[in-house]
Amino acid sequence: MSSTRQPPAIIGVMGIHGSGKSTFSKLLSKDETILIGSDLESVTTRSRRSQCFQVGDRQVSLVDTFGIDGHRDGDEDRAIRQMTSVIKNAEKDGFKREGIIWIHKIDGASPRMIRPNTLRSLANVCGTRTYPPDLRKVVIVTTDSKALPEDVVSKEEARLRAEGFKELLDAGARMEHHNGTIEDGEKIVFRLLQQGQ
Ligand SMILES: Nc1nc2c(ncn2[C@@H]2O[C@H](COP(=O)(O)OP(=O)(O)OP(=O)(O)O)[C@@H](O)[C@H]2O)c(=O)[nH]1
Ligand SMILES: [Mg+2]
Repeated sequence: MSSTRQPPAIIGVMGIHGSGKSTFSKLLSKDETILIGSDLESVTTRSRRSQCFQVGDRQVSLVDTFGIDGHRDGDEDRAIRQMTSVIKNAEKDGFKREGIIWIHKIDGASPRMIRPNTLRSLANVCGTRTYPPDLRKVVIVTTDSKALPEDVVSKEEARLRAEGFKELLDAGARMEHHNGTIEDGEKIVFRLLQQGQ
């Protein structure tokens, strides 16, 4: 099938508070209604989809979700549920679910509370096999707001691969670094769209 006939894509963007979900979503979609917070204040309180933007020959919308509070039990599951609801509504408008971008700011912290059923929920949001969970449509995007030296970033990514995100990566997720530019962000989305095609 020609990709020009493909339906618009809907992609969930998740991650802990202040990781840069809204920054990433706004950078790519240029949707002025997306509000960016500060290091001290959280501004995204509900999940919604961005205005569409073009990646290759595909229209794409991102679901900017509220941040996961790493200290509240079950928050990841709540964020996934809300994202799923937005994605289901988008599907009614002809969108196709194309995966999840999990934004992780490199600051020494690790994702918390990835529970056994989280992997299944993530696969479900991606529309991939849930038993065993196939997370090929999940990309963990590391960001670096402090412009850390390359070796520090690589070391931290290696730690995340071995610890915090191991279960996701073992289930097929990938990890990529975003250098903060639109072009690089579009490439990340483009590669995600190619997964599983
Ligand atoms: N320099 C730089 N700053 C960033 C980057 N990503 C996020 N920030 C900063 O981090 C803060 C939070 O960014 P948001 O995009 O609102 O984060 P969020 O994940 O949407 O936050 P919540 O919606 O509260 O969960 C803001 O001060 C941003 O300017 C980045 O890649 N580079
Ligand atoms: Mg936000």
